[in-house]
Amino acid sequence: MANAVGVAMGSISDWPTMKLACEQLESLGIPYEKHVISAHRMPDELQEFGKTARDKGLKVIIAGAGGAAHLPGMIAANTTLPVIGCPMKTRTLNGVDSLLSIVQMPFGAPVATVSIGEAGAKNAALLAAQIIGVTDPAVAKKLADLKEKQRVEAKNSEQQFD
Ligand code: RP5
Repeated sequence: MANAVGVAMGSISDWPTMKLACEQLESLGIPYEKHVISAHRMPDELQEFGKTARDKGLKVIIAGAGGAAHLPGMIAANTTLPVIGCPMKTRTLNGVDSLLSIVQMPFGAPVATVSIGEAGAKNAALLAAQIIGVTDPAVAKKLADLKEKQRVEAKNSEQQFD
């Protein structure tokens, strides 16, 4: 089965966060590929990745970046696939810089932006799975199972009242 999701990150320093997205994809059985593609240091590779993504068989792209985070938007400029942007938590501005850089796309190149940091990265994988699940019943079933597991865990957490 061809890789369904392309996971891109602006730096290997983003990997500890983006690894969580990859692990979530693995838990849902979704094949993916991952790459370091720096918007500012690897502009040619970025363009190549965006322009070839659909023909490679990818269905969704998850892109994580921090600071002046141009990677998700520039990938979106180079593909018609849905792009999910993950703002990395930064030391200087706690990721608000990443969030604003990713979320404020002008008309014509949308990036579906998730929250800053680890929860956002995991949600990016779920959102990618939900997009794939529109036409893939097996993935949709795994997502439904996950929701049911979460419901049961939340309900059972009442036992922790003291
Ligand atoms: C961004 O700059 C990357 O996505 C990373 O979050 C940030 C810092 O990169 P490094 O200087 O750690 O390589 O492009």
